[in-house]
Amino acid sequence: MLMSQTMIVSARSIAIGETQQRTFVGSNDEDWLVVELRAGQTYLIETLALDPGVDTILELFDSGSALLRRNDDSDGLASRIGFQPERSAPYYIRVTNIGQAAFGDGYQVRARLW
Ligand SMILES: [Ca+2]
Ligand SMILES: [Ca+2]
Repeated sequence: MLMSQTMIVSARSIAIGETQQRTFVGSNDEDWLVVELRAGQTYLIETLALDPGVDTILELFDSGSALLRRNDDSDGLASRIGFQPERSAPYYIRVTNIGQAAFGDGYQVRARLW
């Protein structure tokens, strides 16, 4: 499957101000989220509350699956992206793990206004 299809099929919506609990099930797990962002606003997307062994990488894509931002470590092993969109649209977030987490270890992901 093309990445653009994976992204759209598997993305779960996240609202601005919302925090979601997610888990990694296996080392190749990718968590996809989709968030509606508005032009001119500045947003912060971040991972937090990492279980021991979790080391997130956060990536932000546009709806054409072009990579816009990437962050590994910002607050310890947690990741953070600041972004000011030029146009109002859905944007896609991918969270992957490069740590040695056990099956089912979790973290939280949050999108909010800066
Ligand atoms: Ca997952
Ligand atoms: Ca990291």
